[in-house]
Amino acid sequence: MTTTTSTPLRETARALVGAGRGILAADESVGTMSKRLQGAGVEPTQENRRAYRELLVTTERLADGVSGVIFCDETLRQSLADGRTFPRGLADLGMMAGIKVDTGTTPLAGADGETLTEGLDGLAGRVAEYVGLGARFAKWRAVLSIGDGRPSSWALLANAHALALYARVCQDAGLVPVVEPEILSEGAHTVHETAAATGRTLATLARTLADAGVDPAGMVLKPNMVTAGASAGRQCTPEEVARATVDTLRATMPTDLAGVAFLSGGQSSETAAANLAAIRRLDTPWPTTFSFGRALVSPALGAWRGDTGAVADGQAALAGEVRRNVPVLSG
Ligand code: 5MM
Repeated sequence: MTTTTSTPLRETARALVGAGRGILAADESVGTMSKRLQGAGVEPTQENRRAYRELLVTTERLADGVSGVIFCDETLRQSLADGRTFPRGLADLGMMAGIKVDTGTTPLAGADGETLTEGLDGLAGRVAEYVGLGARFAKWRAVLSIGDGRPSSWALLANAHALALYARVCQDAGLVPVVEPEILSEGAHTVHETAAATGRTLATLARTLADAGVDPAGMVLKPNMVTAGASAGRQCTPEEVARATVDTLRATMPTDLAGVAFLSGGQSSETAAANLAAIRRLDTPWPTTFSFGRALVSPALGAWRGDTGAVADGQAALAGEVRRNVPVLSG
């Protein structure tokens, strides 16, 4: 399999993870975003989903800590109040627009209770359109879990195949793939079990990406941190999480990967930031940063609650969470 290496692609990938900046995951699908708005007492209309994303991206000096923002299809096609499309507005503000290109999960035949992430049909055509709309990178999330024999080898293989094919299609079109093999934290498993499952997942993924000729220097990996299960009796210290996470990544991923941007996976904002800070204190061959969704935006949504008079409060909450995760801004 031939590898396509392009300097602009690698530069974009480096810019996404460089200088301590990270990625804001604001790509909740219409269904998920609507539920989150309802949870905050906001009517889940198309306009409110737009207004909420505008609040996020127009936060003053967001670009000091955020290199790129991931959107779903709906937001990528929407505009800011001043008429600029989200990708145009983001570029003017010094950030890159990303697009979630998977279409969600479906039960995986032959793997009881496990899922396959879909979205490969027509992907090349959609990606070409997204490039035209101003996207610079693209995300695909595989969802795996631990317990009762999961993740099965079959689920790992099927999802790695989809991730590798998506990543290759994106690189061929000039979009940086942000490759997300998420192992959910739900369960009472130990950190050692998470390390083993994450190691198997990443080893399968790395082999499949190489088979597909995906250029590691032109992609970003978006993994879970290696933690104990959310309902485990004993939770790890940030130092334990950092050691387990970095050891697992070092054992499986190529050293020329552009960077690693972690998901927050339902951790509190404080825990996710403390774990990321500990990871960053360890020596790694690639830059490490965040691609958090909930850990960055939950306080902002709670502060805004759909009130036009509270936009500044929502933005202040987001700015605070970004500062917590960007070493050069904190303090
Ligand atoms: C923001 O949520 C993303 C998409 O969710 P759905 O498609 O399920 O609505 C999600 O992929 C997100 O980018 C990652 O899971 C990371 O988010 P967290 O909140 O775990 O950091």
